[in-house]
Order: sequence, then C-alpha cells, then structure tokens
Amino acid sequence: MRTYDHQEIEKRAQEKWASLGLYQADLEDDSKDPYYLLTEFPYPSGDLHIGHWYAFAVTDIFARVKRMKGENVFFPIGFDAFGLPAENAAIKNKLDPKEWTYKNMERMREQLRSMGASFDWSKEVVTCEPSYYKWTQWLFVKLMEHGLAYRAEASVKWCPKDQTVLANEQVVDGCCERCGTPVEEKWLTQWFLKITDYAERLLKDLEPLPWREEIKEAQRAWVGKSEGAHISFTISGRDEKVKVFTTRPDTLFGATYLVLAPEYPLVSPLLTSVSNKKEAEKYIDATKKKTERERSENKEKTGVKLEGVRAINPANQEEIPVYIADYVLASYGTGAVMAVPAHDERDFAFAKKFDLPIRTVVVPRLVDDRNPHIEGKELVHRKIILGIVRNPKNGKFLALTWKKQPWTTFVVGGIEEGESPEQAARREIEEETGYKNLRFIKVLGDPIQTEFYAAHKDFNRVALDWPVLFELEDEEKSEVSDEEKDKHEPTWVKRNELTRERFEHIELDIVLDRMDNGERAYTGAGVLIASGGFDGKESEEAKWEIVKAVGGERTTNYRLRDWLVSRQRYWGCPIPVVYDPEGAPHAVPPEHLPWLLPTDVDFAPHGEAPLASSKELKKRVEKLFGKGWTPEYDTLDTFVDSSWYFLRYLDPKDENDFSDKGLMKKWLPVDRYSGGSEHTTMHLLYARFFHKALSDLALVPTAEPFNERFNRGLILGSDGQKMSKSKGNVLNPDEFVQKYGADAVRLYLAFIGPYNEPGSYPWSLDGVAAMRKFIDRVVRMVETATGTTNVDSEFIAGKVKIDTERFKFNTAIAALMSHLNLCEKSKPVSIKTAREFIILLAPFAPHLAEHLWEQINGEGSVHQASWPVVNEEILGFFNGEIAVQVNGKKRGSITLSADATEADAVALARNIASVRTALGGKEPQRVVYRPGKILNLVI
Ligand code: ANZ
Repeated sequence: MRTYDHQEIEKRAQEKWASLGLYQADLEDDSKDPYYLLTEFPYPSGDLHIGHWYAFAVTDIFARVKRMKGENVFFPIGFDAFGLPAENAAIKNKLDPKEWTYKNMERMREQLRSMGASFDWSKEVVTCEPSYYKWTQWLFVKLMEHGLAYRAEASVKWCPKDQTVLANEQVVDGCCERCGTPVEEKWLTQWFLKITDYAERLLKDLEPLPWREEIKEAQRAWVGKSEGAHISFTISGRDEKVKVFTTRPDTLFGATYLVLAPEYPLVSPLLTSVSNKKEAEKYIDATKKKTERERSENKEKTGVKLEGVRAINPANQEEIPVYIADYVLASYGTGAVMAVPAHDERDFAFAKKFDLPIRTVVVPRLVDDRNPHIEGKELVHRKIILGIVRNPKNGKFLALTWKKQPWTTFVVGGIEEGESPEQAARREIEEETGYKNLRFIKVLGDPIQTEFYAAHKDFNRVALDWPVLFELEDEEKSEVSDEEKDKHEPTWVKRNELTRERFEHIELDIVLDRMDNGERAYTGAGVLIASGGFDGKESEEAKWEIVKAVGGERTTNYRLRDWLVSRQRYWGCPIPVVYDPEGAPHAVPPEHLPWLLPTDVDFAPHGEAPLASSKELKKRVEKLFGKGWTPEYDTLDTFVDSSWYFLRYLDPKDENDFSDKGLMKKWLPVDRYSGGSEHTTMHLLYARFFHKALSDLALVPTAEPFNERFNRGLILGSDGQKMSKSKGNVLNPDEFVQKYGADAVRLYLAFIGPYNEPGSYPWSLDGVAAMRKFIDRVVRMVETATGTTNVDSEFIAGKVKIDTERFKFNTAIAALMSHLNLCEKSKPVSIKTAREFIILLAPFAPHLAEHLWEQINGEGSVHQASWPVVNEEILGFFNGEIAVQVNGKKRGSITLSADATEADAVALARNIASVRTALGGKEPQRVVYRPGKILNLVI
C-alpha cells in the first residue's frame, strides 16, 4: 500500500490550482452571483501563527463551498504592511523597515500558500506600496477638502519609550499598548478625522446590520451616547456663567458645589480674584502630568476650592462653592460639572473628603409586586420607620412573626407629628415587643419609598420609610398590650435568615446593603424629595421639567472623540501636506502623489518625527513649492490604511482611481467580513466611518462597507491558556504542517468547535494526529474503490451542506466521518461512492481531495466540480435539527421535518439514550416544544 505523502501531494495540488487560475475571480462575470468574502488582512510580522490558520484556513472552507455552489466568490488577501514593529526592528537590529517588511511578506506568502487557501492572489494589496498609499493620500486630501480632516492642538498620549504619540485606544491601563511603558501627556498640533460628525449615523445604521448583539453593543459603548442637558450657573457677583453638562438634571436641587476641570477656560480669569491662587496654580500644574485615564480612575479624589468664588444654583438660588478637580475632564461635556454627592459616586467621594454637604433629592421607589396596590382602595401616604434591633451578644436580629398574616417583618410603625425617626422607632419597638433599653446606632441612610397593599388595614400604602438601627442593651421589657400580642410575636433571627424569602420588606436588600457598606450615593431613579415644587414626582419625568424651569437645554453628548491620525513614526503613509512660509497647511496636489516616504532618515527615537531628519524631503518640498515651504513630518495611523483596503482589492492596479466605480456597485457591501474580536471597536468603527465619509463624497456607492460581520473564536495553547510568548505556549503551525500535512491541520481547526459562535478552544496535538488517521483511512477507502457497492450519500450531502452554510464545520466533518464508517463496512465501494465522498471532502481537505480526484481519473480539478444537488426533502430534514432538553438541560438533539408534530418530536427524543436516562422512567409532566428551536421535557 502506498502511503499518503502529504508534502509532495500538497505541493503538486497547489501548483495545479495556480496554473489553472482556479481562484482568480472574474469580477466582471455577470453570469453568477457575486460573493465578497473578506477576512482581515495580516500584518507582516514574519510568522504565521495558529491564529492566522484559524482565521484563513477555516474561512477558506466557506469560500470553497460557495464556489462549488456556483457563486462567483471573491476571496482576496493582502498585507497591512505599515506599522511600528518594522520600525522597532529598524531601531533594535538596524534593519531597513522596508526590507524587513518585504522579507516577512515573502515568507508569509509562502506560509499562506501552504494552507491551501483559495485566495485570489492576483488582487493582492500591500498598504506600504506607493501604488496603494498614493490613494490613501488622495482619499485623505478629499477628506481635507471637505473639512473632515483638520489640524488642532491637542493633548495627546505620549509613549516615552517608543517616542511616539498614541491613540486613546492604544493606551491600556495608563500604559502603551505595545510596550507597556506608562504613558505621559503632551500637547502637539495634530491631524484629526472628524468621526464625531458621524456618531449618530454610526449608531443608527448599526441597528439593521445582521451582526451579533455583543459586537453592536461594543460599538454602541464606544460611541457612548448620553442624553442630558446643559444648565447654567451664574458666578456670584460676576457676569460669567458656568455651563455644565449633566445626565441627571432631576438632581439639580441636590447640587451642593460646582467642579471645573483644571483646564476649564474660565479658571484663569477667576484666579485673579481667589485668595488661594498659588495653591490652585500648583494643582493645575500637577494635573498636566496625569493622563485622562489616571484622572478617571477610581482613586482618592483631589481638588482645590477656589476661595472666594461662589456659584448660584439656578433651582433654589442657593450660593454654592466652586472647586477645581482633575476627576472632571476638560474634553468631555463642557468641562464643568454640577456636583450632586448624594447621587453620584465620584461627587460623593469628593464631598466626603472635603466635608461638603450631601443632600438627598431622589429616593428609591419600590413597588411590591407580591402585594400590589388594589384598584379602588384608598391611597394612604405615611412616613414610617423600620426598627432594626441587633443583639450584640449573639448577632441575631429582632423580628415579628405575624399571627393572621403569613409574614415576618421588622418592627414597623408610623412617625407621629414632631417625632424624629429615632424617637418613633424607640416608641414602636417598645410598644410591639417590650424591649426598652436600646442603644441608637444610626438612621440607615435616606428614606425609601415603598408602595404596597396593606392587607391588615385594607388600603393602598405609599410609605416613606426610614430604617433605624439599634443595639439591644439588655433583655429588660415592659408589658406588651394584648392587642399587640394578638397581632404578632417577637422572635430573634440570624443574619443569614434576613432574606426576601422570609421577610416581607421589599426594601430589605437596600437596608442590608446600607447596614453592611455604610453610606453611599444612590445613583438610581426614584421619587424626588427636597426639590421644591417637584417633590413626589418621578425622577425620569421631573428631569426635563426642571431643565425647562431653569432655562437649560436638552443636549446629547458622545464619548467618541475625533480620530487622531498623526503619528510621529517613520514606517507609515506620509501625510500629504506641506506648509507655506506662514505655516498654513496645503494638501500636496494630486500630480505629486504618491508623496513618497523618504529613505534618508535616522530611526533612533529623538522625540520628534523621524521624517524630520530627512534632507531629501526638505529639499523636495522647497524644489516643488518654493523657499520657506516645509514638509509635514508625521505619518498616518495605520488604521487609515486599513479603512479602505477592501475597496482597493476590487481594482488593485488602477493607476487612475482608488477603485473601480462599476465594480464597487456590483461588489459592495462586502458580503461577509471575518476577523478578530479585538477589532470590534477601533478598526471596524473607523472603517465604517471612513466609508460613510466617502459615501457622502459620492466616492463609494453604499453607506455601510460590510454586511455580515463575524468575530472568530480563539485558539488557546494546549494548556488552555491564551497563547503568549511569555507563557511559552505559542504553537508554530509549520511543524504540524510538516508532520501531518496542511489538510490535517485544517480539518482539526474546523473540527474543534462551531465556527459561528464565539469560543476558545485549546489546541491538541492528539487531535491533529487523529485527523491524519482519518485522512489515511479516506485514502485507503478510495484506493480500494474497485467494487460495485454504492453507499447512498445524498443524506450525508444534505447534512454537510446545511452545516457548512451555518458555519458548523465541526458537525459537517463528523458526518463525513460516520459516512466513512459506512463506506468501510461496504468495502470495496464503487467509484461513484468514492467520487461523491471526495467532492464533499474537497472544501475541508482540498489537497487530499485533489489527489484522490486524480486517482479516480476525475476531470480537471475537484474544486471545479459542482456541489451535489440535494433534494429539498432531505434539506428540510436537516434544517429541522433542534435541541432536546430534560428539565432545561441539553441531553441531545433531533432533526425534524417542518411539519412534525409535538408527538413526533417527543417520540424521536425518547429514542435518545441520554434523554431516556435523564427521564429515569418518568413521564414528562410538561412538554415545551418550539418548532425549529427546542424541545424541553419537564419532569
Ligand atoms: C450631575 C449628576 C448627578 C451627574 C448625578 C450624574 C449623577 P455620562 O453618562 O458618562 O455621559 N460629567 C459631565 N461632564 C464631565 C466631565 N467633563 N468630567 C467628568 N464628569 C463629567 O456622564 C455624565 C455625567 O458625568 C454628568 O451628569 C456629570 O455628572 C458628569 F446624580 O451631573 B452628572
């Protein structure tokens, strides 16, 4: 028996495909449906890791299936070739970044080819090629012309090690994302793209996209829309006003001070009249050294009071102090905040530290749905106490067990005219339980509004409830009246018995939290108190009424900032801008594009952009534009390069345009875009914005660039941990490819789990070896296919078809495996059976299938064969696969035809051994059957 020599066979197959030009899509071909399958192009780091394989080789299965189904599949590839690692290699090992990058690409092309992925290499795009970045520059100039690219002085994150500016999102926990060095803040004039103009559309157009909710949610959070209001506070004795942005205008009556960001423009004029100017200036200086992230962290609050300055709360004309504090950021909202310590955690911490008044204006409102208000009953408002008594000797709490109601409660009672909550609580506790020697601990925070039907009194209660905590001093008791004794009996319960199951109080959890954690800001919604004419109103409702009453205005704010695209780096696309002798920026005219990256630069970090060291660049500018003209030295963020590469794929060699209008009309939006979840916010959001901007300039035909988006899972090291060099669990796929063959690796990665669900899977060596065994068995089955037995494959074809369409490559392979078992049992099978098997196997193990195709004298390439036609009935059958649960736990699955009844489903489910075991001989009491979805048997 000949063995399957994968190295030789794979090489031959790849050469054959290349010579047939199998994967070159004819983009103009109108006879087939176009299908644009995009996968994030790699950075040429030099080595393809297993994650690349998972990204490309598994997506390739889908490309192949679609092709065999007769669609015109475009599956391009290229390199995101600018970026910092090349430059770091240049700095560290004195290598030319260009040479380093091109060498890496060469190696990666070879590795990518070794996967047997059906990429259309004829459309390759490389972002560091002048022929590509010419158009990045051209598009940038278009954005400039339309006011979407602008220059501004901005505080930026600076990495002192890489000597470069970082984008907000490249700062992780106050450190440089790439090298981990703590980040500093620096002011520079930078180029920005106006993504904020698109905030609302980025949100709105997200809704209809067929993306997983978690991807949409991440983008929404990144855009960070908040609805609120601008409210103005007058500075006492001056004309100036401070406008604050607040999302909680309902708390205005509780604003007990104002906080300005230290950089707030009004601060410096105010400083002339404050008595502690020096202290304030020192604080302002110290703030400059902090990053926004540090300032937003939940650390001890700092700030300085502007002595002598006071603001007027427009709600009640109260004069309140004004502080500067770094927890208020200059770049968000208006840079000024009305501080409401009772309802905002940061303000609370600040007020505690500076001993500022904390005034509650919103109390929680709890509606008891166990005892809801009954329509038509009288509504009675009352102030009440919850008397909570703890016995310090045993830690137990005093409770009442009710005799006529199924209740346990604390002592509850009304507050009489003129009584404090403490007095009321003492009186009620003594009346109801007799205990009289109590040590007052404290009132547990502000009142809570509870609403319930009071069955013992037969009316609807709206109670404002003060929880009051005491400790029992001794057991001495006074006589309890018979009336009280009839109602309930005192009992002592343990701390862990204070639960909602046992206790009637809906406010129990809030009370316990206050007991355990002390005072805190209440940040929820509720009912207004201490708010003048707004008392008793729902906070959500009162919000806008208060805004109106004080002449404020509703406004919407976004977290999203404009996209800072300037980088003080070498290996990037030069910003196509020159400055006239007055320093005004001018776009480099199109005839001078591409605006070439100079080569005579010094890479060693100097704190200024490397391009500043190029003599050639300066000379070039003076020669073209005149004396005194200077170049822009910054390059573009590489996320600009990758915001439009999928447009270039359509026409990568076009010298006269960035892409082809007609082809864009035909091929956009991309049908399916797969990539890593780490790109959910930055890349994916930037590309959407960029595309929308181009669409507004009538340069692209669609408002969205991508239809489906898919984030693949993660391949973990064999230790189940995320692969990282430091853990030493990084796998080099080349080894496995050499030992077992590319097809074994592909099959294994596809088999590891469903490709359509987020998940992470540990790599297993045995798994790859097992796939190789499967391959060897297939080879044997085909080699011995000299018989006459036909094994019917239509059923299996249906299964493979349905599963691959749903990206369940794992179950498709499982089906092929069981089909192989059948074929082996019927050995020797017919050539027809072997042929059918090879075709189904082709997308998963393309080299093996090609080899076997030749063995059975198949015509052309197996990858030109058609995917089998499966009759509708069979497809319908496989479409109807549903999960079977017993008591909500999955025990198996069944496949049903569309018209199956509940009885059919139950009957089928009972055939599954694990379902029978779970039922344990019992009859289901209840059957939940949702056709096409689930069958749950409840016992
Ligand atoms: C008063 C208030 C009372 C607030 C309250 C909250 C709760 P989001 O939702 O993230 O948009 N704020 C406004 N500008 C700020 C700035 N530049 N730096 C730091 N904090 C700022 O947050 C909006 C809330 O954050 C605003 O609503 C404001 O505090 C604060 F019970 O106003 B709020």
